[in-house]
Amino acid sequence: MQVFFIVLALLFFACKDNKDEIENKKDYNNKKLQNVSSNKELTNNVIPVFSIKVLKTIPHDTLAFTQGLFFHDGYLYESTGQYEHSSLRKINPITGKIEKMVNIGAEYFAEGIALHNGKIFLLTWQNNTCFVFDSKTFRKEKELVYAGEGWGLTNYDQQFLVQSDGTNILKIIDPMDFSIQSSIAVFADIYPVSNLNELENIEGKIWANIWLKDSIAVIDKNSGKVDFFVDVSSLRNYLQPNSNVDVVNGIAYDNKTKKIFLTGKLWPYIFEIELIQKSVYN
Ligand SMILES: [Ca+2]
Repeated sequence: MQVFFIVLALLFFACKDNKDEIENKKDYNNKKLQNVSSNKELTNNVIPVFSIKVLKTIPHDTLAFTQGLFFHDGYLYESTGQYEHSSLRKINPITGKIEKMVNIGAEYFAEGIALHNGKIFLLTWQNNTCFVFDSKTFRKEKELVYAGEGWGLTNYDQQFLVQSDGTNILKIIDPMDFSIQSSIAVFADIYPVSNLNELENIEGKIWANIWLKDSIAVIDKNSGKVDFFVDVSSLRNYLQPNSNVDVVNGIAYDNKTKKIFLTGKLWPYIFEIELIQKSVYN
């Protein structure tokens, strides 16, 4: 009889441990989903989430408050923000060395950058001004005026650019005069995804950092629907927890080698990454 009670007790605790384990996993998944989605309501919906694997780390200036990043012809180009610290840089993607740099006026807060027809278009946050630089010399050629805030910028297609302004609306812009051609409302299922920040066109999909989240939304540029999220929280493992690092921000793509680069504001590294798995949460 005593043996029977011992067996019963062991079974009870075994089941409890298993239940605790399931609860822990559920809790982990919920936390993970909250981390990658911009809206709490998304926990009730099915949106695929990819994780990433770091392939390389490249040194990055820890004073660079990254606002824009793209890759062209063997080099990374970066814009940095904050008043009195805004700049445009050309960076060696192997050593991280800054090969060329121009400071933006102290009264400007630089934001996203994109390349179009040999010119670099650089947004400003609240200055309503887009600077146009020659991509080789970094000589400023002109200034364009636009309404509203400037956040991220990338190529929409061969002709137009696409701009974020912190909402869930992406504006399609004519780089000739910065006029708005049309706009895309970004949704994950039925929920708007706001705080869209730094952008990159990767094989026709618009990748967007979501401000204050370790998450990237990958957006169908025609429908505005989020195809999937990329959970980039694992990059935090490379950062000192007590350092001054700010949010993840900065996506670049080398369309020749298909390499994807990510970084963050004041981060010590630019990461070359690849997507490694696909999960569906519901
Ligand atoms: Ca970019």
